[in-house]
Amino acid sequence: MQKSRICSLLNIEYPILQGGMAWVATGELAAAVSRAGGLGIIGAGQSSAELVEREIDKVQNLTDKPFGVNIMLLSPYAEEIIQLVLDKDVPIVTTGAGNPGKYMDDFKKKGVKVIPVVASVALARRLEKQGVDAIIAEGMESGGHVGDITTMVLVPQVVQAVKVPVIAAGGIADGRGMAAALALGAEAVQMGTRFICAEECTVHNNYKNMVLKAKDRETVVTGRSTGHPVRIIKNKLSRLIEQMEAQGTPGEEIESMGVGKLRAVVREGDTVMGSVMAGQSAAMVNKIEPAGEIIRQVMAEACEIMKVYGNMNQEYCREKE
Ligand code: TUI
Repeated sequence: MQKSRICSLLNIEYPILQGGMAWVATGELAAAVSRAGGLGIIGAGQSSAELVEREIDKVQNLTDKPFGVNIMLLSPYAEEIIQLVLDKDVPIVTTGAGNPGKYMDDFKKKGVKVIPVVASVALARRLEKQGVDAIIAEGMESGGHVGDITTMVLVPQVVQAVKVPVIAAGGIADGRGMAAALALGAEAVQMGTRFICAEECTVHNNYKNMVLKAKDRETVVTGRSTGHPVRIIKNKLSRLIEQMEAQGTPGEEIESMGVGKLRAVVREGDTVMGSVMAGQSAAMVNKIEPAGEIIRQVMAEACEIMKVYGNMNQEYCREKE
C-alpha cells in the first residue's frame, strides 16, 4: 500500500481525521489531534461566527499544524462561518448535512481544501464534478445526523464511483475498524465518538461517562419523521421523542424538542434530557486518554492487522518494527 493520498493532500502524518462534532470538537481537541499528526477539526455546528472565531484562534495559538473547520450546512450561520473561514486562512473545510456546491468557487479561489461528508453515492458523484478534493463517506453507525446506509456498504460504492480519495466514517473506533476501512478502499478514516473521550475534549464528564458506559444496543436514531434523523444514546429524551413519533406528532414539534439539547449535555452534563449524540462505536470506547495516544494506538493496531494480512504499509509500520 502506498502512503495515503490524504496525507499528502492535507499535509498530515497519519490518515486519521477527527470528526467536526458540533459543540464537542473545540479548539482544544482539534489542536491536540493536529499536534499528534492527525487532522483536528473544529465543529462549527450551529454556533455563531463569533464563537467559531475563538476556537480558530485557540488552534492557531496552540499549533502550526494543519486543521479544519466543519460547516454544518443546516446552520443559520453557515454563510457567515464560510466567510470567517476564508478570512482566517483556515486550510481545510469539511461540510455536513447538505450540499456545499454553491460555495465551491469561493473556497477554490482561496485554495481551501473542501471535503464534504456524504451519506449517498449520488451526492458523492455530484460533488466530485463540482471539484471537491476528497469525500468523507459516512455510514449510519455514526453519531449525530445520519443517513441510512452502513459504512460497510457505502464506502466501497463511493470508492468505485469517484476518483478523489475517500475517507471512511461511521462505526470506526480502533485499528480494526481502520484496517477494515482501508480494505474497503478508503484512504483515511474519520473518528468522532472515540475522540469524545479524549482527555483534551472539553465536554462535561457526564457526557464522557455515558459514552464509556454505553453497550452495543444503547444508541437509537431519533427524528426520522422530521427529515433530520439523529443518532443519540438512549435516555429520557430519546424515549419521549420515540413516543411522539409513534403518536404522529408533527415534525416541527419533534424538532423543537431537540433545540439546545446537545449544548445542554456538553456544557451542563444533562444526560437525562440532553441530546447525547454518539455513534454505535460508543460501545467500543472504554477509556479516557490523550488524543495523541488514541492516534498512536489506532495506527499501531491497523498496521499490525495489515502486516498479518500481508499488506504491510511500509510508511506507517516502519517505526513499529
Ligand atoms: O452532519 C453530520 N452530523 C451531524 S450535524 C449535527 S447538528 C444537527 N442538529 C440538528 C439537526 C440536524 C443536525 C449533528 N451531527 N454528519 C455529516 C452528514 N451529512 N451525515 C449525513 C449527511 C448528509 C445528509 C444528507 C449530507 C448531505 C445530505 O443531502 C444533501 C443533498 O442536498 O442531497
